[in-house]
Amino acid sequence: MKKYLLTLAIASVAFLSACTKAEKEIASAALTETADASKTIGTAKFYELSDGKIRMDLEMNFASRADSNVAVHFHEHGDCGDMGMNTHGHWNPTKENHGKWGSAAYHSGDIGNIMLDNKGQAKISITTDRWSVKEGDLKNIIGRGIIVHGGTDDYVTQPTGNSGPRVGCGVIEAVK
Ligand SMILES: [Cu+2]
Ligand SMILES: [Zn+2]
Repeated sequence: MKKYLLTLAIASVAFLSACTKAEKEIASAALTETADASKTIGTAKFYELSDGKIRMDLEMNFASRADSNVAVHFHEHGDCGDMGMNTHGHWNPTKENHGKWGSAAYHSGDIGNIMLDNKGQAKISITTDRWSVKEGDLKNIIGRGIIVHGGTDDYVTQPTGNSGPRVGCGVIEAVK
């Protein structure tokens, strides 16, 4: 009996440490069409990595936009009303110019253009230290809107990239 309990104890410790090592999902956003919020077009999931950075896995499934290059940005507000206009402008906590992700200057949610295949599907991952989920942190992404545009970001026009209409929208929510 004692030996059995010891084995059980070792097994639970191994299980617990495996859990703490795994990436933790900390936030997510369900993207829907702005014209019809019952139509899901994608999902963004956010994971906290062991080095403190955050990774977003974005999966698009937007059949009506198949074979097109669509711009994706984080916008200021988590309100998809009025065809996405209620999200207001690009979230810009660092007061930089709009630009291409990874270039000299860009907004912290300038995800950029995503090429959808002939089914309207795409998958991208981005890892960054520009985001956090801490309350009161300038970098906090919780409650921000994610907008999918009907056009392509030129990465130059200020402050929007001239990306066209807002065809998809979601709100980044904490996963507890
Ligand atoms: Cu935008
Ligand atoms: Zn921008």
